[in-house]
Amino acid sequence: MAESLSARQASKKTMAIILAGGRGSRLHQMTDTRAKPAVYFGGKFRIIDFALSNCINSGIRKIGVVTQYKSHSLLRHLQAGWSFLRNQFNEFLDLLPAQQRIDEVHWYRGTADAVYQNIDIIKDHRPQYILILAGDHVYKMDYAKIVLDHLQHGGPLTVACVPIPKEQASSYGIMTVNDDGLITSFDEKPKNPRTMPNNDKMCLASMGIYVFDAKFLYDVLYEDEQTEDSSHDFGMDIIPRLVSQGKAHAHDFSISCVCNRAKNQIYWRDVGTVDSFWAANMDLASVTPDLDIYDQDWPIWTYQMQLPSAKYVQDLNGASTILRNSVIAAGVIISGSSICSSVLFYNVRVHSFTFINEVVAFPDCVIHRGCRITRVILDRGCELPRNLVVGENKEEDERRFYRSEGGVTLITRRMLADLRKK
Ligand code: ADQ
Ligand code: ADP
Repeated sequence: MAESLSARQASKKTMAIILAGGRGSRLHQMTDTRAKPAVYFGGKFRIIDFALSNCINSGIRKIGVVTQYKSHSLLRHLQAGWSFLRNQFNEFLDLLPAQQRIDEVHWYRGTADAVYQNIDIIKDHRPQYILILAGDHVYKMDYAKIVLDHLQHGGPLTVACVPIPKEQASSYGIMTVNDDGLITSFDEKPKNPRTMPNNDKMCLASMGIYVFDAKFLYDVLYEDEQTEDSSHDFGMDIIPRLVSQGKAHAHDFSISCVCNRAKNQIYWRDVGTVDSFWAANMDLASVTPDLDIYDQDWPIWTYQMQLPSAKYVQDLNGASTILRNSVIAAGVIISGSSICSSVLFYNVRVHSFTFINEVVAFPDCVIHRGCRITRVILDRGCELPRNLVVGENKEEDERRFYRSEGGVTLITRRMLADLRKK
């Protein structure tokens, strides 16, 4: 054992770097104007709030967020909601946009380069351990436990892992592990993934969560920058190289997952596609969700505006509001409509004689009278015209909007503007 520390001490010596600069194009028009970590989730959050809240709840108060593509909405959210980390008690949130600090030729190339280009800022904070996180996953995890695990095995690198179905393996880094927890092989996004021992339907995936000894990471990144054929990416270059040198240990997510107590099963979602994003929101609206966002021992923090409470009224003609299995944020007004299995973000307005089923409506959407919408995601600020029907005719939905493989229709302001022009 390298050092014997309590969880609190280990967290204090750790700096988290949240990678939040990727393109995330599989969410289609939802990420046309904002980075994936800034996409809305679960009625009041943005996806990055989960990684940030996990840091705070794990006692890690030194955080850097690396941003690049389409970062305006993300930066605005971080400044509005997370600026309470303001370096008064040695806690901080450093925003690290690509700014060509080290070489004046490249913006961030791969994820490793994104960290390397901020290395002088990171060194200044003198962390002993560096926790690399992705800003685009939904999960609750006690990072102190992976840092303690890292200290316990004494190696320079720990990679968090989780079992996933074999069909999804080509989107992840897939590893094999020996009885001592040493990672014995690592293939980034393999076509023919190695399955887990005793289960040929499951693979062990990297969660893109790494703990490094800080000095070791600096050396590795420096060396990688000098390597010509490297894409300077953790998943593509750094992790496979260190695995082949026998330097990487696996951390089993089931140890550090903060589970829904009623279910006691692990929860980690990439929400990388329109269908998986929609399904994860639907889970929250279900009677017994897999993800518990009401657990006061592991709160999910976010920016919130001062808003009045949600209100449900009957329409002046007497049509009443029926509400079933839904998440409704503050500032919402629903008048004389039927809402089922849906997630309505703040300030949404729903007018009379409307039927809403399995819908995720981002903030500030207005749904006018007589609409019937099923299995839809409405991007922020969409205003649906009277009597619009969506989700009942595949061809028509495909012609007007974006329709996913799983039959979820995504509607944005731009699509509605184009529709008005036709
Ligand atoms: P991916 O998620 O495909 O795989 P990547 O696209 O590099 O990897 O994204 C990782 C994180 O880095 C995301 O949060 C993204 O926003 C951010 N990011 C990407 N490019 C960036 C850049 N240039 N600058 C700053 N931030 C950037 C990775 C691993 C796999 C692992 C999965 C788990 O490579 O091995 O299985 O994560 O989801
Ligand atoms: P948020 O994600 O904060 O809700 P919006 O959905 O309004 O913000 O837009 C996301 C980002 O895209 C913001 O940075 C906004 O300034 C920018 N944006 C929105 N619409 C346009 C547009 N038509 N042209 C250029 N930028 C836009």
